[in-house]
Amino acid sequence: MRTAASTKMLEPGQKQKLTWTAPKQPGKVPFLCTFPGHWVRMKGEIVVRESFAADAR
Ligand SMILES: [Cu+2]
Repeated sequence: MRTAASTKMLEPGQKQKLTWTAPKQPGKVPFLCTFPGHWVRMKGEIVVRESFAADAR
């Protein structure tokens, strides 16, 4: 698995915008915080769907 995007290490109160291109195929993309020990709780999945419009029906 490769890293698709990352931010610099942020200090409390700092912000950074992160953009990336989602895969064309629907699926789940994992994300996590790489600060030591944080990955245990600071993790999740971004769900890539075919279309938001299809979900609203
Ligand atoms: Cu963290």
